[in-house]
Amino acid sequence: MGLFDKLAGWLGLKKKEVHVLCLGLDNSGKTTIINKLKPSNAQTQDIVPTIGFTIEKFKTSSLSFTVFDMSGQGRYRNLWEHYYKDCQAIIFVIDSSDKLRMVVAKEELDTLLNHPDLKHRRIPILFFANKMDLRDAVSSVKVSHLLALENIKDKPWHICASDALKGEGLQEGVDWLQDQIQLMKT
Ligand code: G3D
Repeated sequence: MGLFDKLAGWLGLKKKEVHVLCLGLDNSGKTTIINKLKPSNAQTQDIVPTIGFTIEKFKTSSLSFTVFDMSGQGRYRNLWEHYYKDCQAIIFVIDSSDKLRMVVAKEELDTLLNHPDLKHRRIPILFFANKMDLRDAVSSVKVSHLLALENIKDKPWHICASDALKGEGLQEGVDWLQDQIQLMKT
């Protein structure tokens, strides 16, 4: 059983599906994280790796995930933005060791936060400051400053340091998301 299947069970969401978007730059660790979280029997719906970025969709009994790279070229943007409208939670993954592209991650995050389909919605955003095991990794506090997360006032957010290879930090993030989704439902 994956972490998210437990989450769904605890929340009693078996009848209602929650859509989670997992995004971030390519190579940040999204696939590794999601593979750790999803149950082995999750149904994969689409993998579309050929058009400049990858979209993967899969479903557990009550959670559906869409995973994509935000570093595709601008002309593909409208394809992934199409998923914003229906999502109820976002997981944003950052490679904490990639200082050079942290600025690109920030630009993508800012664009995301200002998108009309997300801007005025109080959806929770879970940040994974991933690859903490690498020597060059900056702390989650530093990642938080570099992305100016303190400026996000209208959405609940949380940042977790993670090492997706070992699975460290993932449970803390899932626990937080569980609380947030629970709050949304009450
Ligand atoms: P993406 O889906 O965001 O593009 P992936 O990223 O999950 O494919 O991960 C990109 C590479 O980073 C992979 O290495 C993966 O094993 C590695 N990676 C993911 N998370 C971590 C982490 O926490 N620590 C370290 N050290 N590496 C991580 P490869 O070599 O397969 O390209």
